[in-house]
Amino acid sequence: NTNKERQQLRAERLVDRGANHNTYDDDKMVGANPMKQPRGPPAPPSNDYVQKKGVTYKPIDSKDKLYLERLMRVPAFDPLTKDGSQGGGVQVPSNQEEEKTKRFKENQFNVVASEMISVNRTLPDHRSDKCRSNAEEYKVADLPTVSIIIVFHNEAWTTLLRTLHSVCNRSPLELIQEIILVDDMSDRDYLKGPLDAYIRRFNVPIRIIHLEKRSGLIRARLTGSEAASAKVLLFLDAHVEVTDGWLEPLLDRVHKDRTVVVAPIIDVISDDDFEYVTASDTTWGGFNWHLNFRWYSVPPREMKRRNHDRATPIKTPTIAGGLFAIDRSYFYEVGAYDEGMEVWGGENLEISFRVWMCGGSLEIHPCSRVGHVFRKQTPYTFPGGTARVIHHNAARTAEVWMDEYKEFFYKMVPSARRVDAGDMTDRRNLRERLKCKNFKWYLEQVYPESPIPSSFLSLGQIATANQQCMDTVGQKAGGQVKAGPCHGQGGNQAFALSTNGELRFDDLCLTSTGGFSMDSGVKLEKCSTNGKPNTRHLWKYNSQNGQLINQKSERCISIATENRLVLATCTETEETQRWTLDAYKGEL
Ligand code: LR7
Ligand code: MN
Repeated sequence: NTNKERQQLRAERLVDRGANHNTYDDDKMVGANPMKQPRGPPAPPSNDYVQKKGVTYKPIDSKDKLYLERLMRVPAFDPLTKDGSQGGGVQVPSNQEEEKTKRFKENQFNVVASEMISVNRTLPDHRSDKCRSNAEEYKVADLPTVSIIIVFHNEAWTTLLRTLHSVCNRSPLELIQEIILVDDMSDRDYLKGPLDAYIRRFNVPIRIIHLEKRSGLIRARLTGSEAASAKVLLFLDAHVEVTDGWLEPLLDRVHKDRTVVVAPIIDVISDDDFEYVTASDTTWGGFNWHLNFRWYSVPPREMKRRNHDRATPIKTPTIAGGLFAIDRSYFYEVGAYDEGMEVWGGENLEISFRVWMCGGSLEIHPCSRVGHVFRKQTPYTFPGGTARVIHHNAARTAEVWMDEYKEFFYKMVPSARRVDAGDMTDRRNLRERLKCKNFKWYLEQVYPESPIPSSFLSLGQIATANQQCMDTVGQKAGGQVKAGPCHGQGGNQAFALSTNGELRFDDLCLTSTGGFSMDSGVKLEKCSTNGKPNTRHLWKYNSQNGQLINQKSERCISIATENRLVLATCTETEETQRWTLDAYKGEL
């Protein structure tokens, strides 16, 4: 059945969208020398800018005017350009291959392809029939107005303008009070005078704030929201394209309940050919032990709660972070953002945990679709060092919100323990003041399918008497688990035995392959995400004799040749079957 196959392929592709997106390899980061990181660009001379009604901008001079005229001659500005229309991908001509490769680095996407496509390109309407018929019931006059906040650092010209044009082309303009652009100290000329001039051409008020110091996206968004005046704030990345009817469902949810924070479905704009590819409408947001945001399938219980209705918002444990609407007064009430976070990362889980734990909720509205250019690498500098900054932000999230469960993060990312997370007094006071619920409540009530089990019997290394530890040796799903000398660092030797009997390494589970092939190796497999453990993944621990027993086969984890872990017949005398679990508490 090719249709079914196609659906399956698509589903896999979409759960994977951005899976490795902007992740970084912790092993490579350990010991990264912050002094060797490239510095940010020099500050622009501040007397070039004028201050008007709280907005700083650079007046356009004759040199900029020429520059702007040159930019405008790019075919991309012709609204009738056929390339990429209806969300199609484009092929860069072979004589431009070299330029394409060279310029890919500018933004870590194919800028040449983007420049072939009109900034006003058309996109298909990918909403379900139910969504489209529901849309007829929104009364624009009843919906609240919105301030759209877009922060950027060295964004490409065409992707930024396509973001603005798509918003202005596909939203009821009376709902948009303003668009606020925050230029996080870009060092590209076209983002100064020429952009200031270009945005005056739009039929909605667009203001631009040029920051004089690199603030990072979190503090840049705080500057943007301070300047905003509408009832609702809506954050967008600077390389998105909104589709028909995207705005109304988001505003409607916030309007009906001011404590609902709502995100659209985030479709994929290819970083290679700029094709608009739809994402699954049965994917929600989670996170892993590294505290990276991750997409996972919506579990059956949430499908059931929604009566399997494809137009009902999905209650999601986390949001990706870049695209969401929130009531402006609620945004401040619930603690806005953590000003102590730098450059990029961490704020998405922080706001997710905070909103749920402090009385609000998060949703993904399946009737609102926005495309986003997913990148495989980050294009810009991380002043202070990539690993240090990312660990600093994640550690703040863990320290303030995760209680004892922060150990999952530190066990997986040991180097984060040595990073200075800074002063967190204000954030802890906020949690106190709002009388927020604890992280255990969040895991039990909001995210029972989480890779972090709400209840667990052990966390840390699993060792034999002569200090041989279970080790993933950096393998992913399908990999064979081995034993190696215990190093006491966690990382690849960090496992948890959950109370429900899974032996977990992040979102991977130890599994027996015995029943399915001749191989008796203990392997890694993706854990179930539907709230019911896979029976192949169930183990029990006998703390008397140290045996780790596969519940299905009644066989024991044992060390075999080449240090492979295998399932063998249980024998009490066998040293290689006698395991000690770190911080073991209680019987199964
Ligand atoms: O120092 C900086 N200053 C900035 O203004 C660094 C970045 N930025 C801007 C940047 O130009 C962009 O417009 O901030 C915006 C987001 O940065 P991206 O596009 O590099 O982030 P991302 O898309 O890789 O990552 C996701 O996670 C981030 C964590 O900090 C933010 O929350 C992003 O907004 C978020 N993007 C999305 O949620 C879109 C879907 C991606 C996924 C999953
Ligand atoms: Mn982005």
